This record gives sequence, structure tokens and C-alpha cells, in this order.
Amino acid sequence: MTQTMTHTETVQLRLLINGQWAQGAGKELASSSPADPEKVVASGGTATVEDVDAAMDAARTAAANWAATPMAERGAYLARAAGIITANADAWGSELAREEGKTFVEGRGEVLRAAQILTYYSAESDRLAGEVFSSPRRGERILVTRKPLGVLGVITPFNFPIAIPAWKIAPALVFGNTVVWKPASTVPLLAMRLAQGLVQAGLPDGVMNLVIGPGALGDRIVNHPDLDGLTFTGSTRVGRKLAATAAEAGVPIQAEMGGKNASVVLEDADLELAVEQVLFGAFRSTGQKCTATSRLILQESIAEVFLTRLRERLSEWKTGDPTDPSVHMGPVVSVSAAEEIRAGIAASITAGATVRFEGDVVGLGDAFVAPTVLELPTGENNAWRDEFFGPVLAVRRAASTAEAFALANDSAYGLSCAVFTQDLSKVLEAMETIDVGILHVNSESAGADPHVPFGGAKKSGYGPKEQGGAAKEFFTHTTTVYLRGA
Ligand code: UN1
Repeated sequence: MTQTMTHTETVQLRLLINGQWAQGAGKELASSSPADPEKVVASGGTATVEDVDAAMDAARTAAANWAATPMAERGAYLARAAGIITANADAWGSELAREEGKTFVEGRGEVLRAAQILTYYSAESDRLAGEVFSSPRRGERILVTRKPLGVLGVITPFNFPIAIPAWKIAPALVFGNTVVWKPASTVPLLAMRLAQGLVQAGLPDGVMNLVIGPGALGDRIVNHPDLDGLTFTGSTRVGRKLAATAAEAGVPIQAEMGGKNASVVLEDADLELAVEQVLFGAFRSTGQKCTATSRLILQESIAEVFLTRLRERLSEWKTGDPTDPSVHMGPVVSVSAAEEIRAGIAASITAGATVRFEGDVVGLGDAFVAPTVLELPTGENNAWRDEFFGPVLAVRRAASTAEAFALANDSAYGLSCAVFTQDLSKVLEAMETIDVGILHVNSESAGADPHVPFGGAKKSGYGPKEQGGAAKEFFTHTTTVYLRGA
């Protein structure tokens, strides 16, 4: 990929309420490039609480007709939107790189991934099945059918500004729900792009509404009497708060939250492969994935060789302007996020960590964090416990497979884990003992395919999982029909 972005004019932000693109009457919001905060990518008025109420009203009004629309027709809107998104992959991918800070290659890849997700869900009407049971009574059958929840709130994070919304909004819509969506206020432009794709695909008014603005809008959504379900991805702190409010209101919630994902490299592993996958898992997207590798557990006998090779590969990695095709890693999302990560690194070092690698970010802006590998001594260390959400890898050594797997489990989180080994018995042991929602064998801890469940164990997730066959568990409810001839 050799394309570099040239487009730099500021895009006017708009809300989408009941099929109309509206100016928000709330405080002005400007999203700027974390690589260069002077460069404003998009700006406009944010939504007010009244806008959220109008969006909820529109979604409520549209709900009955949308639920009655044949599923294949609902899917056809998604298929059309997928085509529109694909056609815009270059333009929106470069906007994504500017607004969020991941590289253009990753940004474009993410836009195409959103299209792939919509395509997957567009075909859901061919797959969604109910169940038919026998009855203990003569002349009767019992059917279990699925129905939409109604009006769905969707609250999404900055780090996958189009793919995560797609994997929530697509199932919400195809299963017959209407949507009020509040994206992270750092990435409003990409949210607008996805909404535009759906509008251009002809989605009826009110079926999908977009409100851009601060976290308070999310509070309004979760407290709204018309809300029938809420799907959230983001921080553990916000997720738990939303879950508590939703529980109070009796509203089902699906919350994908933190991770502190380990990669375990056993002594028999293909080390070249493992180094490459750990590098990708920890540092692609600047470590800003809930599935990113942030802990590395090395079997003692290969630890030094592995770290030497990882250092070599990391020193070939270039950090810089995400729109420059020669760059591997951009900034984190904001200066304040970068400051928190740097403070976390400093605290880890104070608590005894040794710096095994520190990348070069000299001359780059304040949102750039040097890719950092910290080797931790035994005992407590914040870099082992806390999700930094940045390019930081905390390393520990293990004497045996059992100790390595125990270390992998030594976290309150349980989203994903990667194990590197060529020994099938170790793979089977990992499957039995490592408590995570997603286990990778000989591949990086990040990544997700739309047709299989995604979500974490332990404190990483709350409520039903996302994606694949799991999606219908959240986005529909069942009606059990006792069917007898008259
Ligand atoms: C991926 O690993 O490609 O917030 C997707 C996140 C996850 C998505 C990860 N919900 O990073």
C-alpha cells in the first residue's frame, strides 16, 4: 500500500435523527488527529439531551414496522451498505487513520472489515432458526421463536471506530431492532461514515439514529424509559456503571470491557513465528485493542533468546505519522491517554520493572508513546494488573508449562490468550486450564471473525457474548408457543 493521505479539509459533523442529518445544538466538538492535534478532522455541534430523546422517540416509532419487515429485506439493506462501505474504503480508511491514529493500512483494513461484518449479518435470515419440541400433551407441539428486543442503545469505543459499531449495529438491525447509537466522542467522523453508508443503502427513517457527544448522552440513553436493550464496548469502569443502571431499569445489557491478555511462549515453540505474532499482538494499533497482548510469559530456557529477537524486530518498527506508509505504529488516541500510559510505565519501573526495550519517539507529538517492553520481578506490579491500552508489554518468566499457564490465569480479566507450542498435549492442557473467552494457538491474541462468538471470561465481559451464533442470544428474545389444533 503506497497511498498517503492528502485530504485535509475539516468535515462538518451531523447527527442522524429520524432520517434527518441535523446540526447538534450542544457544545461544539472537534475531533483532531492525535498525531497532530492542530489538524481538525471534523467538527460540529454535539447532541443535547433533547436530541437523545428525539432519537429514542424516532427509534420507538420505527420499531414496529421494522420488526415486521421480512428479515431478508432487512438483510438486503445491510448488504447494500456493505457495498457502499467497500467503495469508500480508501477515503474512510485514511479518515480513520487521521481521526483515531492507527495506520492507514490498518484503518482501511478496518473499514473493509466493517463491510465484511455487514455482509455476514445480511445473510442471517438464511440461518436464524427456531426450535420445535414435542409436547407431553396429545395434539400439541411447542415452538420456540425469536423476536427483536425493540429499541437498542449502542455505545461504542474509539479504538475500532467502524468495525465494533458494525458488529453491534448489524445484528441489532437484522434481528429487527431499531438503534440509537452514541460513539466515542474522539471518533465522530467514522461514526458518521457508517451511518451514511446505512442511509445511502435506503434504511427507513428512524431505524438507525446517531447522537454524537459526551458520556452524559450515554447516561440519558441508559436511563430512557423506551430503552429495551443496551450493547456496550469500552472501559470496565463505564461498563459496570451502565450495567448497574440497566439492571435497575430491568434492561438487558451486553458489555465488553477490559483485557490483560497473555501470550505464553513454551520452550518447544517456533520462536520466529512467536516473536512475529507477539509483536503484532502487542503493538499493532498501538496496543489499543481489548484483545492486545499486554503480558508475555516466557518459559525460562528460551526467555533470553526470545527477548533478544523481539528487541531486534521492535527496533525495525517505525513509530510516526500513521498516514505515512512506511510507519508501523501511530500515536495513542490522545495526549491524556499517552500521559496516563507513561505514568503507568514509570510506576512499574519504580516498583522494580527492568526496561528491556524502549522505542524512539523523539520529535513526535505528545500523543506518541514509545513501544516499551518491561520485565517484571516477582511480586506485585501495576504493569501486570492494569490494562494500559497502549504499546506496553509486561514480561515474566516461568519454569514450567504449569507455572506459565498459572501466570496466564493470574488476572482478573479473561478475554483472550495466545499459546505458542508445537506439542499437542500442551495445547490440550491450555484448552483445559486457561480461563479465557478466546484462546489462540500459535497466533496473536488479537483478532475476531464475525461468524464465531467473541467475548471474555471473568471480569472482561458481562452479559451474552457477541458475534456468530452468540449474537442472536442478546439481540432477540424467545417466545415459546404452545401450538394445538383448535
Ligand atoms: C480484534 O481483536 O481485532 O475493543 C477486535 C476491542 C475488541 C475488539 C477486538 N472489542 O478491542
